[in-house]
Amino acid sequence: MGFAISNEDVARFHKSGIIQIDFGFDLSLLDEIIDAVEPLYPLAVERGAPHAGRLQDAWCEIEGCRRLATDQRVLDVLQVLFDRRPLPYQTLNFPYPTSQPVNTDTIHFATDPAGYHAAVWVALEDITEDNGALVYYPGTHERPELSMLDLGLRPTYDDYPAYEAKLAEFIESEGLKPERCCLKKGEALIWDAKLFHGGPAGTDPSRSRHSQVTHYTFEGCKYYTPLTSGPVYRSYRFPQWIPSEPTEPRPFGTEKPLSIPQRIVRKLTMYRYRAGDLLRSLRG
Ligand SMILES: O=C(O)CCC(=O)C(=O)O
Repeated sequence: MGFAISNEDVARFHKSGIIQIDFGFDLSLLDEIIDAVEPLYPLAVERGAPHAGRLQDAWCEIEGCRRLATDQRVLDVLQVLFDRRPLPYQTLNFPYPTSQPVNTDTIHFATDPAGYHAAVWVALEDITEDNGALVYYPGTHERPELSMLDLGLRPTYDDYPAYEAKLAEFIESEGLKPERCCLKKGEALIWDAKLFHGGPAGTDPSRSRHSQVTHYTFEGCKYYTPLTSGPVYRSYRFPQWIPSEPTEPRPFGTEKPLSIPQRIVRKLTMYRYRAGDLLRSLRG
């Protein structure tokens, strides 16, 4: 029998869209991760990141990041919460608060059938409001999804700052109340992709806020990016699953290119979706 959570925790997750769990991670693994990722942050920008405070897919290079992302206890809990086999596909490491405005993960990654995406965010050190405890809006995962088009925006990254601003206006107009998550080193948060959440700055700018978040989707879905999908096409994705066994390290940020069959499928499914949408609109 795997790592178990109580029925109350499962109910709490489904009600609020987030839960805090202590999986009992080995704290020395977390220290190892901090030591291993720290020298990589200066390379992040060189390898395409918008700034040096975010390392995408360090698991490719750092075995500890891969081990944390594929920890069996986490997979057991995700399996129970979503009733499907979880598939980790992306890690992000942060050395300090992200100052990330409130957003949802579903604008970046969605599934068909809908609803199969989760984030698991692990505190690699104690996290309080001083060093940027995450903010979230309980229950927002149950609201109807807000696409770029619903918000009057174009489905392109150019409109992403406007998406964040619209979400902030929406929160204000609905009078939604935020909560903060202070965590002990080693504790984790699991949230549903539709949950409104953000990473505010800390009150003490001298403090670090080391964390690793892993994004998981689930088996048996089609995967796409709503942010760049329009009314008549979808931007399909072919995520690369993080392997459950150690692999040959490769530099983070160097995605394996899509295979030729994947490229063909991507084109065909995009056209099939476009054609289906066109037919539906002609039928009225
Ligand atoms: O760590 C943070 O401040 C935000 C991370 C986050 O929102 C995410 O990875 O989805």
